[in-house]
Amino acid sequence: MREFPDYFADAESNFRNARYVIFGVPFDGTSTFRYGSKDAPAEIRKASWNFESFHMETEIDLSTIPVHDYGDIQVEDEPEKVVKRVEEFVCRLSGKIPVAIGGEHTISCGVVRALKKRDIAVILLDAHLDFRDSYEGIRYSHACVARRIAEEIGIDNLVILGVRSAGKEEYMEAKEKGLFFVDAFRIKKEGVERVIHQIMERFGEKELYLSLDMDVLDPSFAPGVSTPEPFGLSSSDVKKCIESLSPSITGFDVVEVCPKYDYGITSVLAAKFIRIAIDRSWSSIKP
Ligand SMILES: [Mn+2]
Repeated sequence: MREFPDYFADAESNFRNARYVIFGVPFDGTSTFRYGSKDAPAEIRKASWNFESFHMETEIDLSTIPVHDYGDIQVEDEPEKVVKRVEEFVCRLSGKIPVAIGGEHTISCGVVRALKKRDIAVILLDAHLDFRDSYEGIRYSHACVARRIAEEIGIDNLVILGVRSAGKEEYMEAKEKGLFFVDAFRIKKEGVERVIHQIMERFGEKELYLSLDMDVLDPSFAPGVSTPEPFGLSSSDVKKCIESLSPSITGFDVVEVCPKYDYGITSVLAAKFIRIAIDRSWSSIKP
């Protein structure tokens, strides 16, 4: 492959003028199946150079949007310290929109913590319920992300889309506590538009934090993830979610890409989703 700069394509604004700040969090310390998502920020940046800066669909040129790529933040091995580090970083962005590239899903907890002072709802796109209180003795495991986020913002401000895997106990507990989730089977049956409509009815007034675990996609669309789960959403389903929700986003992340098990396709898709989210968010706020 040709050599490209080590920043996300078209993210050429300086920090001060940026409206969006991309940053990588190369952490995969609690992964339970495949390790390697710590390599995803670099791979997704590489993949981003594949695209034209002009988006045909919206007629927006990404190079005209003030996006800064900060690079990766330095993280340690302890998941709680990583979460803290991410939180501190996002707090320093003072209102700029964070676009985090994982790393494993744990990193999302840090972004949400930093943003929760505002009235936000969190939309998780994930094959997994991730509602265990701890996993293998770790509370900040990637298998507990939904639980931790629910504690941060209140369970009523959280929804998970595309779920199709859970332990019996966590599943029963999630139902008992009234967690709002829409499984992948229902999305397939009813269509993603209908589900998006429900979310907008419920959270339409709030700012949204959108967290995209790439394993929400069917492995045929995104094979290079840490914990693949068959019968997932299509890339067009996820595109529709991002397009519809991005006008209200206050932050966005893409996590769980595992380049070692990829042949480029998952990183390319992740890079494209980041570009679509920024494009659609900017379209809604630009003068
Ligand atoms: Mn997952």
